[in-house]
Amino acid sequence: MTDSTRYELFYWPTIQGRGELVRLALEEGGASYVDVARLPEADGGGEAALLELLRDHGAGPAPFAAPILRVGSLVLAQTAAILDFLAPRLGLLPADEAARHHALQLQLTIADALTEVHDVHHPIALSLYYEDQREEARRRARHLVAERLPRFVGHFERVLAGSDGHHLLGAPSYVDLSLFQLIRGLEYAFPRAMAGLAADHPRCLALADRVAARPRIAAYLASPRRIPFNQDGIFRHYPELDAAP
Ligand SMILES: N[C@@H](CCC(=O)N[C@@H](CS)C(=O)NCC(=O)O)C(=O)O
Repeated sequence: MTDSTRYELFYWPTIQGRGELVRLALEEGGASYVDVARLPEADGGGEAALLELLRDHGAGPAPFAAPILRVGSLVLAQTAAILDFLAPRLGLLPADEAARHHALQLQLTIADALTEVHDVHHPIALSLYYEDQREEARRRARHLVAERLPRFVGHFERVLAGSDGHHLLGAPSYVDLSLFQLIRGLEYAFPRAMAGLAADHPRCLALADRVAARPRIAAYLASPRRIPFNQDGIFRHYPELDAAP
């Protein structure tokens, strides 16, 4: 299912970050969208476009942070809310109401995981450089790797085992796309820890491979629209923070 709506995504132009969860949904849904801040500033893009929308969003409650989706006069922030909005329009959900609520439940758990993963390299303050909170980061990373990664990945493994084994909701949904991104991000940031988790979490890893092979996602991943993982995003590879659990 596709629609002819023009979607505008506003997100930081050089990182995957949380915006990537929205990009994946728009790509899989075959949406017509513009990644506004990645356009040249001369064409109304750049970070300036995002900052301008944060300053002046029009009607409705002000967005706190990116990603932000604009569709006509609707301006919507919070990744999970954006995905909940997009999913029925782009055919990224089973049709029943319970599935929509369960998708949101799972998506918010992915949001929790992203926040914890981000906070590992910024445990004290977002406004400080990693280098200024390195000791605290090491201490926090030990707990993330030993306790939280197994808990989060184990949770999704159990959800998959309790559904059809292939999709979190027993049929394709946007949450599968987000779990793909979480798994790939963790593999980039914590390769040793994730290698240690692989044997006990085959369903999560297989889901990530299946999502990567979906035709629209495979085309997206091979395109310049996919920003590579880098050391400015949520998932950063600092070897000193990675360890076998
Ligand atoms: N809960 C929000 C978090 C949004 C968020 O933290 N966005 C980051 C980029 S990924 C940001 O721009 N933060 C600026 C800030 O928190 O002041 C979501 O899931 O969308």
